[in-house]
Amino acid sequence: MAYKDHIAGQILAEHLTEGKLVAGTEIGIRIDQTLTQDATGTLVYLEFMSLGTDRIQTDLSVSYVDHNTLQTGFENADDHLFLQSAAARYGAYFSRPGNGICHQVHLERFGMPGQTLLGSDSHTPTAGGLGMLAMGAGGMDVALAMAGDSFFMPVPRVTLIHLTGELRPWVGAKDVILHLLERLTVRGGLGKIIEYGGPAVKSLSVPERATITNMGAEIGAWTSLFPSDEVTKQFLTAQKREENWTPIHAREGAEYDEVIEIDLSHLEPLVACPPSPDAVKPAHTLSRVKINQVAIGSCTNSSYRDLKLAAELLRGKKVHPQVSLIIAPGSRQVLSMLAKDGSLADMIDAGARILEVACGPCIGMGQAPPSSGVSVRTFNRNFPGRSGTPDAKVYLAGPQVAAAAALTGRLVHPSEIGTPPTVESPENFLVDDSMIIPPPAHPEEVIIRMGPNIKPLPELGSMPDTLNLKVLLKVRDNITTDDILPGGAKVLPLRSNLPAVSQFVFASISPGFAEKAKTAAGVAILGGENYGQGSSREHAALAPRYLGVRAVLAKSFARLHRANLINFGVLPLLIGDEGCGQITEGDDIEISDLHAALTERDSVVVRVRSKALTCEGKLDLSKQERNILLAGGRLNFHRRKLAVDDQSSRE
Ligand code: MIC
Ligand code: SF4
Repeated sequence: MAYKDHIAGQILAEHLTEGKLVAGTEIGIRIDQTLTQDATGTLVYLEFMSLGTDRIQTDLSVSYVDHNTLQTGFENADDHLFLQSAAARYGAYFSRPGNGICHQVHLERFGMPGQTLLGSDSHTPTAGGLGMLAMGAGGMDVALAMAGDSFFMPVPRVTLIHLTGELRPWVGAKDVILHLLERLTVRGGLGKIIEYGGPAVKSLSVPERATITNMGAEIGAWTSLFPSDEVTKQFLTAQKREENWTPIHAREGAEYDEVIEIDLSHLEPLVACPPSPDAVKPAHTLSRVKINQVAIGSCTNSSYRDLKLAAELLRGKKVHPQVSLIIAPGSRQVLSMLAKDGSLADMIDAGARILEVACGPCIGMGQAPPSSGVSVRTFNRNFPGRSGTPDAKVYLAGPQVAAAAALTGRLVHPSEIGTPPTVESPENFLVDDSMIIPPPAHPEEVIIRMGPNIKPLPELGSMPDTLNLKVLLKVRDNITTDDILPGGAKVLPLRSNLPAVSQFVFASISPGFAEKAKTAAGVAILGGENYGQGSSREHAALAPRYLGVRAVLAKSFARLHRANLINFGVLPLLIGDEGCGQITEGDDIEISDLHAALTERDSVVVRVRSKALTCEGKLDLSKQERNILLAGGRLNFHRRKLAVDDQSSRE
């Protein structure tokens, strides 16, 4: 199969630095652009600083502030100053708080067809809407890419989603991706790149494409991407950056590992029910659900188009008395355009509560629903507790269903509220980059500002030959990084302070975990399928490691979290039902002869000392991953490599 004929293959081939494009093997690729956001970015910059490189090596790196914008204490404000000074010192653009959500702003101002983007956020594939190969990664991988290193990944399988037909009125891009989530589930994209093609692609605008690629993260895909065509050109021209456009299409006869057909004309308005983005049902079948809150925004649905659609539906009407309507536009560009064309006034008049342009309620930064309340959100994740209210129920929908829910207090087919609005793609977006600070002319003069909440990275020891561990926790399938380390207004400000943030590891599902882990000599976690789905937050690997977690035994791992575990020297061990299926919480396990196993074997023996049984754990790891684990993490591995290179250059 000619891997290079589809769009993903063409971009990978152009960026290949190591290996060959053979499915399943490992390759290294050059990264053109990186993005970081504040909640992961402080760690990325601390990591970058410890790599010893003086200047960012990518074509473009942008540091965004969009998550931790609720300043209830000095912590977040201090982080902003640290990020601003580090960006200036090392050569990144800095998108100031108030400028917008990283993915929305990157789509508007920086994304480029045919290029590679690595971001320390799982929704980085949003830029795939522009025909960019945009991937989420752990912060350490992003720091290394900023230092000029290749990004290593297995060659993914490529799925074509062949789009035909046309969306009917009231049906939007969110319904396309919810439909796909229903078909593929939250595990369906594991190990795959999802590529879109077919005659219906041209009917979707770039922001609609970006909604679809954004939520490819929820399918577990490496990334998702669209062709770059005349629609892409029109979008970039309207953003005054026509020069950034290049066409990119799959070549005639490109072969895919799998082809999935979607006839857009068969879709209807859909909703993902709690507790998972793949629990999808038609909106009209849920009309008995009574709603307390509607939130419109997030990197999935906060473009000008989405908010204008909502505003058109709200115009001249009033929000239902039982519903609190919250609107957080995706960027300053979007908010300003809504203000200038009167849409903002329509929303305010209808009774909407307008928030600043940021992630906000999507990551539990305020606007938690009432106890056992129901919230309808245009976001991408409805994991339990993520909203900030443990027993709230979150339904995910597009802006039209959300606006209808705000007006009626129920989940309904939006046709119940009138005639369908149409929103044309603007010929000119309002371009004002004054909230994006470019790197200064004299970076050496910049002093990096580190507030008292910013703590240094810990030194991690190398992998011992024998691990004696207590199984402190057994968790269900599809456990999320929100379960491992929650977001929210209380925990997020501690992201730069590892000792403090680690107190919250597994706090919502196993209160007291941190204390117990600290007193155990070494800890293992027992997981199910798709362990660690969701965000890219490397704190969900580093903080458990800091508490003494040395291995996770699971049936399968979500790719971002798996990479983060390896980056911090935590062994991801694959186990099956036989034998290891009998391990329970409280068991003591021993994994011995690890050095030899990590050097040359594909499995280890897990001895369950408390039950006098043994079982097999699989090591499905590349050579580089094995070496990283042996070194005790990516930073140690990098330092050793530098020392070896240095030694050989002196010889
Ligand atoms: C999320 O949506 O969960 C986040 C917050 O954007 C995370 C990143 C983080 O935890 O900081 C993500 O998706 O990667
Ligand atoms: Fe921000 Fe939510 Fe998007 Fe994460 S999913 S980047 S928290 S808007």
